[in-house]
Amino acid sequence: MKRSWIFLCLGALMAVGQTAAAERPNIVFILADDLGYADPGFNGGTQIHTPHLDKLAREGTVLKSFYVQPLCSPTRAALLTGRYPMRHGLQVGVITPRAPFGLPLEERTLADALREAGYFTAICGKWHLGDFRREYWPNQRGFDHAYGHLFGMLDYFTHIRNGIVDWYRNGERVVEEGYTTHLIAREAVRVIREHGGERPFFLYVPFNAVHTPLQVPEEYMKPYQHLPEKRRKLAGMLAALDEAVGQIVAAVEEKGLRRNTLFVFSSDNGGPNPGRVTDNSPLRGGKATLYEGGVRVCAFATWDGHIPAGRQLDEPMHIVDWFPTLVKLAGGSLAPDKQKLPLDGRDIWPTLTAGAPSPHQEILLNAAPNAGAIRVGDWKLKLRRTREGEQVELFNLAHDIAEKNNLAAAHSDKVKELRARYERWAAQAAPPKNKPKL
Ligand SMILES: [Ca+2]
Repeated sequence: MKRSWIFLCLGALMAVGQTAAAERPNIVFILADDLGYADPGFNGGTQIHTPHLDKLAREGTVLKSFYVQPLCSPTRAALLTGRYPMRHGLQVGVITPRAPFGLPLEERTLADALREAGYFTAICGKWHLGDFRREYWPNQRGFDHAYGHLFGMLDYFTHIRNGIVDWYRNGERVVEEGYTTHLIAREAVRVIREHGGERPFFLYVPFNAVHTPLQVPEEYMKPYQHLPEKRRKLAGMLAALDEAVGQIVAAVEEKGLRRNTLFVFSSDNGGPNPGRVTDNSPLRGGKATLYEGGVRVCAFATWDGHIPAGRQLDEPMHIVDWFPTLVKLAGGSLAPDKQKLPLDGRDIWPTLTAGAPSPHQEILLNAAPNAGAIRVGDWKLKLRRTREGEQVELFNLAHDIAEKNNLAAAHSDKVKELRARYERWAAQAAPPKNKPKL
């Protein structure tokens, strides 16, 4: 009798455990590099075929006002900490190979937090958050499994940057043949296939595509012979990236995990050379600028049965928001004893799933000595400082998404209000680790 009672209790406990585990999704976070706002079909692109991305986006919600930082390293720092990169000293430039700094070691990463919550954590792709000492490498920053490269801008075929083969598996340099987009997809698929299923996984897949150098196997460019050379190469690179995303989704489905897997897709910054190589229309500017074309990117989130399908959402969000949102979904802790440094990100789950407004009154787009911007409601203040002085621009994004009309002179009160809000953030910035160009 006593024994059967114990078994009953154990059975009940196991059932509760299984329910909790079933509700905690696997997370596949795919980050594209330098992809233009309107390059993929799901965000208005018509020149380049992206059927896999479009399908996955249709099955979820497209985020039309999703913000990142204007460059590679800062966006990755923001995603992995839930904190604006001005707090890490990463608000200027990127982390160049062998630079004597990285994402500060006191930062708790998203991988740390999800691993603490019982997740298996893996990165396949580009790190770009510090390489000069091993403590800064992904295996030391919360990832159980790490594959890919530490620097940015490596050669897609030789995997060399600055004369060094920049290709690793769990801290060991590996020499492998292949196009990086193919290799990253192959590893991501392998991680999914070999996953035991006893705990959920966080799979972070930051492709180096479609960042320069513009390189792609010839066959991917064939449908795009009518495009100018650089655009043709970019089209091929995006087609390869799209195929890779299709393979990752297929691996999740073959494993029977589709219903408990959350997919997130985003670019890490706006497209460079907009209008010539990438397409950020209808946004102004591109990579490395604080115009919308630099910081508002193509993005979506898909989880069958949880995030509404076939919808576009215009509520402003920032990539820092995924940290608290995902940690909460994973059943992890954001309590001060675990999360010692204050988060800038907010939980966007009610906005994604239940029609709640954006959790942000304001979003800081960057705060550096030479450039800064803030969005407050529909208004945006953009500041640029040069030796000649300060350029002040004010836009109303609800009426002017292309930022054509600078309203600073006509709305000086609004400039004053937004500047005061901006300065409150800027006062919290750590000294930048790169020297700003004035
Ligand atoms: Ca980038």
